[in-house]
Amino acid sequence: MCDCRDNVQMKRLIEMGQNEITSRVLLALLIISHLVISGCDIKLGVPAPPPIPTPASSPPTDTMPPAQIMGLIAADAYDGRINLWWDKSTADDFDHYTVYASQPEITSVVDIAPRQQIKDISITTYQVTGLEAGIRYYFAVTAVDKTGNENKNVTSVISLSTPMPRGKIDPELGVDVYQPDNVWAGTTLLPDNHNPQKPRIIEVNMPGEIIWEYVVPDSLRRVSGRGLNPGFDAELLPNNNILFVSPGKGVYEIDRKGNVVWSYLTARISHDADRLPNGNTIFVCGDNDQKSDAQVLEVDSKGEVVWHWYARDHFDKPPYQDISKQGWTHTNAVTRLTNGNTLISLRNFNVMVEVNPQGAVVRTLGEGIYNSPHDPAVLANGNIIAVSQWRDRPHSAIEIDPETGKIVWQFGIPLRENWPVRDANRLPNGNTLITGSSRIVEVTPDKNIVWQLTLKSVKFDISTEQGHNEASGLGFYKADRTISHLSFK
Ligand SMILES: [Ca+2]
Ligand SMILES: [Ca+2]
Ligand SMILES: [Ca+2]
Repeated sequence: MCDCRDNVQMKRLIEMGQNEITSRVLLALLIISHLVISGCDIKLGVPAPPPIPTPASSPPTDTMPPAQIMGLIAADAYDGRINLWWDKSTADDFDHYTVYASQPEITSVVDIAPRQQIKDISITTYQVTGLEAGIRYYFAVTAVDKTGNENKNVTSVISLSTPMPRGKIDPELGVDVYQPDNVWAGTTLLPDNHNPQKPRIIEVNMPGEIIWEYVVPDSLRRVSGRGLNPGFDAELLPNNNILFVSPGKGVYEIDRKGNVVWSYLTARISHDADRLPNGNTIFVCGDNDQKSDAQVLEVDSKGEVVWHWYARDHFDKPPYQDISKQGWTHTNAVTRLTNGNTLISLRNFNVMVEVNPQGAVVRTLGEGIYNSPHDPAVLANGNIIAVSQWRDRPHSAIEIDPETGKIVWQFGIPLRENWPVRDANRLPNGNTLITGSSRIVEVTPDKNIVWQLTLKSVKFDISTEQGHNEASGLGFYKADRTISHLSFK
């Protein structure tokens, strides 16, 4: 195809009134130069450039949809909400998940309007809202690849959203911020120690009514001396029982009627215990710990110690060896990771460590970022979230990318009356539940507070040592947003 700009040039030459011969010569030269440059296939004695090889056939079009999404489960989140979870897509060319909901059973998603698209492959949960309570709905999730291929045939799951359980109002605490459209709805499980005569574990609904309460009997706690606080940790187990730490006394599993169904007693226990998928229980012994103590113990269901970790094997050297502040390490949290390693928060050393099953430190995390780290968790994207406490800056939830060591998100609690802040949990919709001594807040990724539970009866004045101790001992410590059999800690 010839370029029309050449034709214009030719016309202009002729119109300029030059003599006919000159015009013809110029015209011929222009045509030849143009044909050579454009590679037109005309034999003019000038060799044409070699032909550009054309592929035997056009590149194969991807028509293969990603594999069906497996492991989809649905659970009631009350008042027209259903939570969905599924297994992460394995597609190399993943583009997004699509979530579907419908009253008729879904066997194919053809002609069903998507509820939601989720672009992040690591986000494998979604809260469907706006459903009619009391009506059964079917749900399906697909993976769509970058070409738009989607396996339309699905296996759907059914669930029913029931009315939110109602509870009793406690005048000493209540919810004073609640934006239903912006929260990850569920219930909130927390130890509440503000009345030291009546330490209890409570579960509150979104409006802040207490729907379940367990007062820890004197027989299950240390009622005098050290070790009362901090570290009254409680969490929901998959069997709907509750596991809790009674500091200085033991770790207990109770059913919802308050019966103790399992326990392991040790005066060394503090801060944190987790039930592992294999039924073992891992916990820390960090309050007033000595070099001779194991900071982490793992026991099986029969109470046999099957694993332990001693900080002295790795940290009995400068600058750590002579530290003493409510113990040597004041280890305050432990988490078994999916790779089999264990994440341990060494509060007094201002770091968290990942140790392998042999106990060797394979990674030191948060150095220079966290001061007195609290309750670290590994997120689905591999980042770490934990709380950092300073004396002169807001206590903050901080998320870091452990590969770069950089902060990717943080939220500070500026009001001192809410210090100390000791727990930050990332919720499945990206919100974060942060627990300060007199306030628990749920904040969005763009840092709006969309839910807040406030302890009204106690105002801590942490400028005094007594006030600081009260805030530490009597204030909120940790809280998990829970739903059915799952908790987000
Ligand atoms: Ca725990
Ligand atoms: Ca833990
Ligand atoms: Ca936590």
